[in-house]
Amino acid sequence: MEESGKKIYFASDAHLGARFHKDPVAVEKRLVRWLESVRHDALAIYFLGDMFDYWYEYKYVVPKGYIRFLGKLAELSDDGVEIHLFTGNHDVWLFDYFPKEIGAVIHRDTVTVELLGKRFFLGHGDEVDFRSRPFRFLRALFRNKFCQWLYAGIHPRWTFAFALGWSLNSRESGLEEKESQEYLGEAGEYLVQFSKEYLNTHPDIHFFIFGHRHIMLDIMLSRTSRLLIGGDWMTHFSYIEWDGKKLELKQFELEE
Ligand SMILES: [Mn+2]
Repeated sequence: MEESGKKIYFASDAHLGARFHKDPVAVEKRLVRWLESVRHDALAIYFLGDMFDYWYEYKYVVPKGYIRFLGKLAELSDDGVEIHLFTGNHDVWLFDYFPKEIGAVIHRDTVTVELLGKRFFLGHGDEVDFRSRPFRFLRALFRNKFCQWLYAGIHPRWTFAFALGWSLNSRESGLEEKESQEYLGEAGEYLVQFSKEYLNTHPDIHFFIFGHRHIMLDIMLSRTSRLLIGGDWMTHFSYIEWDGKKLELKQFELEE
């Protein structure tokens, strides 16, 4: 019955495996230290997408790497911590591996959920970006079951090299402007615009939480509603903590 002291955590955008991490193992170890630090008061952890820079699981095969992170997730899950994984725009292809291995819940779209007495609207952030047609098209293609089946038939030697190269390339060439780290102001941030509009028809949402933009943002949308964008695990090492009373955006090992 008594659930005081139990908290909900949110984190996103570690892009594990990305070639642009200077020290990938250090990032993974830091993430694991964070998980270790919250495991005893965590009721649930919501990973809001792009924890992996690229993930494609096959019927019998999963990608190499991430072993510390995966091990820690399994440990926490075995301890009774709920693990939720949102697919981002980089790790669209999470299928039944995490649900089967550790009982994680996969979310492929935004969800509205009641957590410790308040209503949360959660998503990676790219789902509600309706601006770019090519982007919408790619998203639909990536999520198409038949295309996924075709893609799974290509030898991973080609697909992994292509995907990781593409990710590095789009970052270096600045093509990923939607995930650039500069705050564009309320009028310029589509997640702010989306949330404000959504609030008109769903005034009962207390908190909107997203990843994807790699910025740390915490603003009031109305007297009763707040929007938070949770930074990332590349430069901010940030997370959001909800204890049922206070919702805080924090940085791990960067602030007291
Ligand atoms: Mn993203």
